[in-house]
Amino acid sequence: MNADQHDPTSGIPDRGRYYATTPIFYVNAAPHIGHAYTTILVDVVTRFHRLRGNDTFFLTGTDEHGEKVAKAAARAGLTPQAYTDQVAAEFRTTWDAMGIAYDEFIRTTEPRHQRIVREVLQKVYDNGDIFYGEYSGLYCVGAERFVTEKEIVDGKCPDSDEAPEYRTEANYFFRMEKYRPWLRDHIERNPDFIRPERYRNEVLAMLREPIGDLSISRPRSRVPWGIPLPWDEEHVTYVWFDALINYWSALVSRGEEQRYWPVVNHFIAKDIVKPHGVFWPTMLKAAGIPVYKHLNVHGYWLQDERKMSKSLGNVVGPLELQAKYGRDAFRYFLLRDMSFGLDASFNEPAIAERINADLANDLGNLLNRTLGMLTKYRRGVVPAFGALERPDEVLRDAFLALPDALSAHFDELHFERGLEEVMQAVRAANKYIAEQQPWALAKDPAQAGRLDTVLRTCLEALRCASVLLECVMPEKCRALRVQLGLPDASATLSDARHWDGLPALTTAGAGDPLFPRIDLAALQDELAADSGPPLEHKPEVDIDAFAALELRVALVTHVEPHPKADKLLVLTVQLGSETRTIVSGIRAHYTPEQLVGKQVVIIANLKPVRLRGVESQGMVLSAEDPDGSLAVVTVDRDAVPGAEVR
Ligand code: ME8
Repeated sequence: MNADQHDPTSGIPDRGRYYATTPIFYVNAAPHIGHAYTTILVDVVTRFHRLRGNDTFFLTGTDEHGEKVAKAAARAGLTPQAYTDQVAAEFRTTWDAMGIAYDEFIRTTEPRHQRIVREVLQKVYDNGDIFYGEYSGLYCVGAERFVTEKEIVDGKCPDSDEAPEYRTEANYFFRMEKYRPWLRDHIERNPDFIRPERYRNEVLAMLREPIGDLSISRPRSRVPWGIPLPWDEEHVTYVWFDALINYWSALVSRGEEQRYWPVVNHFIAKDIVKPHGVFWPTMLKAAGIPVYKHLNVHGYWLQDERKMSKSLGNVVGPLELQAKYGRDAFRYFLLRDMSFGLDASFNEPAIAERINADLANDLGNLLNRTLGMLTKYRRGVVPAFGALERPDEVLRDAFLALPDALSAHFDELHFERGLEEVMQAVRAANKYIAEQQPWALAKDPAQAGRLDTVLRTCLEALRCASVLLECVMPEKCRALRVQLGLPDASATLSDARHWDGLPALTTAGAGDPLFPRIDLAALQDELAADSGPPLEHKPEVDIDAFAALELRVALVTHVEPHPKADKLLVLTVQLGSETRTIVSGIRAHYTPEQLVGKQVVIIANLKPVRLRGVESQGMVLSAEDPDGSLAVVTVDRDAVPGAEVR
């Protein structure tokens, strides 16, 4: 049976195959939490397939060619090779330190990859799908691709948040447009080819209009850091054409493409949907390679509502977080707190709250209470079941339904729902203890058999939970099984399909607490201390002092540099029927084009002043960061120019 088609009725784990990939990350900076998320996610998914008995392969690696990497090497004062060696090693050691169980780590500078890229290119060229031509357009180095006018938001590329530059170049082109009808049809016929659906729709929308042909080379004279084209060594391969092939070259170089290519699942974030949803399938089709099985697209982790990214500098180190919260608990948070496909907010109190609620309170509590009572009432010896009563059966049935439920949720990419279902069963087990009151049973010798059954039920619940959570928290679940006294701490999903997995008469007992609580108040204090010195406030004023100021929304209609002062801009603004001139010291922070059309907030009753010969009839409000950068204050939806700000 295919790995992706679980059969909930069979009760037998799949015997299929499964191949999953992360993007290969650019080596222009160290790994951050966004990279860690996709990599942990694929680690969880592939561990889960292994747990189900599937023949599984997990690929990750680094994307090392192109302008972006060459520029980063130059900034670091290293040759591209020395630089990529260093950063690729950093990615690898980070994943190793995080316990990521990848089967292969591919680097695009490896000869085995370069050879296969050249083979694929030659094949597409021989088929007549590559031609030589000239192209002009807006190129974004951050995203390493041409962007269309339509895609640009506020002058910036939506993927990288960087301003693209205009370029004209003679390049080789791949006849991508030729494959548009085929790709549309393929996506229409295979609803789960790209998932979740929002990204499928996004790609279908791209394919509704011509997609053009793809420039797949760069002149070697300008970009020497790349794989030379097999038929023209004066050009190197465009970095995306080179990078995407890693998913295929890693298998071919191991002779395993027959085994794993038919079940390939790519995992990416939404920033690289176009290269994976449009470039890659058309490239595969042109090269005569079957297209991938699924493209699985997740949202962004946001910090302060912005995507975490290297260029934005708001990056949190995954190793720091792992050290602070524990490897497994951090993995649990990432999987539990993001709904696949949607953005999620990242902050440390949220990690701590999730760990405290699910791991310390629910799972940790069940473990501590059960082992505590077992030690106290049965000297740690695992008892046999007596006759089962209704509540015992209800709890058992809830747990034994979970392997299939979890498989279904994970196959549908609803990781958070799968984990929540397991935690609901754990909470039900805690409730069961409260209702069965083993401490009361322990007082009555006539209830000894009943106490055995209740304790054993809790132990089996813990054992099953540890199997179900194994792929997310491999170390903790193994340690949990050791505490339960299981002689072999390894697991397969079928271990969670029965209710008598503990050998009777073995001894179980608590070791170190597995899921310690995090002191939230101490964490808040620590974070507050990290966020800089306290603000210096001005003396308090009463409301009249504020009411004396007239603040209004003004529409900026025209902006020009001040003729005599290089720090000043002269703004023409509209408020009601009035037009005013305002001189503002924001020239280092805004171009005139960025300001025209903005609705800014001004102090409208400030006495006019002459600034280097130009009269300023008011003041534009702006926020100043500690580093001195300014952001003008605007309103968050359109207001009538002249509206009063209260
Ligand atoms: O695009 N939230 O590499 P890259 C979630 N080399 N995931 C994030 C994220 C965030 N804030 N930021 C990054 C490239 N990611 C190319 C890929 S593949 C043939 C070539 C993750 O280093 C996410 O997986 O910019 C995203 O797609 C990827 O990092 C981009 O990594």
